[in-house]
Amino acid sequence: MKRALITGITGQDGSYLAEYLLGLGYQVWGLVRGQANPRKSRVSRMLTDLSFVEGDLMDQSSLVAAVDKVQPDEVYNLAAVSFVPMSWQQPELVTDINGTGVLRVLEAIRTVCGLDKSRTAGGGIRFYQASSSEMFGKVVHSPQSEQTNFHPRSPYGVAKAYGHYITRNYRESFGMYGVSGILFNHESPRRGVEFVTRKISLAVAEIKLGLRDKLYLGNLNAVRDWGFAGDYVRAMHAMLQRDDPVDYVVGSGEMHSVRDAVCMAFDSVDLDWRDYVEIDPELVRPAEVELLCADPTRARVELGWKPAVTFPELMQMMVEADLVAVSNAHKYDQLMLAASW
Ligand code: NDP
Ligand code: GDR
Repeated sequence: MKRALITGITGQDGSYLAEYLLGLGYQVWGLVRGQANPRKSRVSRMLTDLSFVEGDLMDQSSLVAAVDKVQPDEVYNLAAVSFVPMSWQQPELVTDINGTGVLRVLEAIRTVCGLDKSRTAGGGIRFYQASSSEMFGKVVHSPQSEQTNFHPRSPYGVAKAYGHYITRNYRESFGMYGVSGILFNHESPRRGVEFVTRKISLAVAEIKLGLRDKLYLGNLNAVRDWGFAGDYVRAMHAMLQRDDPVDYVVGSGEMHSVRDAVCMAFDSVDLDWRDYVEIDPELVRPAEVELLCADPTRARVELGWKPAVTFPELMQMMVEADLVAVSNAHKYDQLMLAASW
């Protein structure tokens, strides 16, 4: 039975990846940080076969202890501060976790494997780094492939570029089996509510159920290549099954604007978005990534990967899930209110 260690287990991708690997018969361990992390109980209720180990990307010794305890065949480093705007508010913290944190995980693997090169190369511990299309940033060539230059536009993107290059460097310096998946935006009903697709689907559900009447957004013209997280974790796993370590771009190859996403979500509940959406200039970023679109040819040809869910299907899935979630939460609130009288 193969063993996988996933950092970022309490996040969107961690939960989908764990679900996928458990389905393939893996023993899956998730790295969790903090005391009584409330997101740990959420993921452990959902995936009862998961095991947990404590650790933090800012604490080298905890990572060494975690890798030593789990003795994984595969390590997926998904942990990060993933909300781009936070990287202008706390740039040093984001650099430490998203950049130096990658180095710490690589060092933990090297420390545990010691001088035994066979344990860091192909036959030993394999390492996946969650790189991001944000590294492309200000694009001059579209679509973006594995050959496209980086020009990150946020401290988040800069830190991710460091994580990307240090993974490549450990591969070249020490022969480690380390790869980066350059993933474009992927979403789901488990997406954090601060990201634009989930912010929209949640607002649409609340507006439809009469619980609010406005949705404030920033730049409606921004264009992204969005897919379903459940599809993208299959690519992460496929990358680590190759004999030789290679980096891949993973995306749908289709572009949609934030305005398109808004329009699809409101249309799906027969409402006109123009009646509800307002622009809040505070939500416009200091340096915007205007347009991203993947060229996923290499992943399609070499990994046989392609997404199953289209963007309109994804938006509909998210709105439907939020309609159920909001309506249940509202019923629960009403019940509590009634019980308190
Ligand atoms: P989430 O924000 O949903 O999850 C982030 C995870 O990182 C959480 O489990 C969080 O744990 C953990 N984490 C944060 N800081 C630390 C730390 N110091 N030590 C240990 N764990 C920590 O992100 P996603 O699941 O969406 O993304 C997964 C990865 O993929 C991230 O690295 C992201 O940057 C990258 N990525 C995501 C894309 C997307 O569209 N979703 C696209 C490209 C890249 P806690 O519960 O403790 O907060
Ligand atoms: P992004 O995702 O920054 O691409 O990073 P996000 O959903 O936050 O923004 C996408 C685009 O929408 C525009 N936008 C808004 N965004 C948010 N969050 N809230 C708003 O109100 C709003 N209005 C307009 C943004 O300006 C932006 O252009 C995600 C994260 O998952 C990263 O971790 C990952 O690396 C990249 O995707 C690929």
